[in-house]
Amino acid sequence: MPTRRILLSATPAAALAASPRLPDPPPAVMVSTWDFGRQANAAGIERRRAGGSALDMVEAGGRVVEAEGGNGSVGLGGMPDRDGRVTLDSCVMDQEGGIGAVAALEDVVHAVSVARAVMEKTPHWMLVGAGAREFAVAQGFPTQNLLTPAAEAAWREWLKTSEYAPRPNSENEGWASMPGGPNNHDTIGLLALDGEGRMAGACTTSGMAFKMRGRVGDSPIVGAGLFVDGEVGGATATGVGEDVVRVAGSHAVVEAMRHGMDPTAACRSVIERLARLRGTKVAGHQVALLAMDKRGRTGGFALQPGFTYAVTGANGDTRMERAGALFA
Ligand code: SD4
Repeated sequence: MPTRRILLSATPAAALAASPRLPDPPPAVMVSTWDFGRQANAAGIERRRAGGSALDMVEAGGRVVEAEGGNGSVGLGGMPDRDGRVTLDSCVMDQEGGIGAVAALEDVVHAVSVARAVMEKTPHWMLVGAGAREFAVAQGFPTQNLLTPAAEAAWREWLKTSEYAPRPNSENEGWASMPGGPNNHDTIGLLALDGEGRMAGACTTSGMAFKMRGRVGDSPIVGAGLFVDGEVGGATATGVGEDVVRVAGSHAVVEAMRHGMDPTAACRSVIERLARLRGTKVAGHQVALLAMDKRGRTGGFALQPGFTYAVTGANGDTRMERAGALFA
């Protein structure tokens, strides 16, 4: 069913001016990308009720999806790189400019928690590859094989052609035909507000399926896959990381909100900017942006239809929204 947001994004400005103003939805306290955002938000709300901070909320949400094992795009069971290795990218950010990240992390399922540990326990913001793994092990994170039989089978199938052309949402075949359907999932980006006015965000992913070994996407890059500003709000991204980085996607959304745009308009402005910049080069790509401002207003916008996100209020009620899209 179309949501108010879709109607707004699809309605010409002149018609909008004439239409009656709808009441604002209740403010959100947590918002997360794709259908699995629902379970992530449930975990985040549970942490909030137990007195957890916004950072605890997004970490808890990310961990649920990382451990779930069947989604093909986050944590355990994520699609491997083209050499058959599952490598995870993640970052966290809080309202005070606290940042932590890991990239190309292997064998440790909770990349989001390792990213948080980088923020809280090191003088640095990002660790990569073998160094990230060593740090995680030293911090007591258990190691395990993250390549599930299903992901391995998909990789072996891919090896038959080895066509290196990462497709948007390749983790999510069928997304165009069943937007909002049970298989509609990808990188998870999360934004949360706690009861004390703190805001935090997290982003965690196994990245583009069958990527080149060593490839890092936007998800662990503060400003691209995630950005949080305590004065304004936060944003997160999913889709082709190379395109998100080109426009510093999440940072650009937050700056648009700083200059007065609501979350949906801010996301839309950055998607439009990417399309202007890249023209036909992004015609077949998916990039989706999601934002929440300090007041708990939320919104998203994407290049392609099919991007869903979960919005949860302080009472724990969650609604799924489907973002408007440029190429709708
Ligand atoms: C990446 N943005 O690694 C991630 C993956 C993703 O749709 O979201 N794919 O580029």
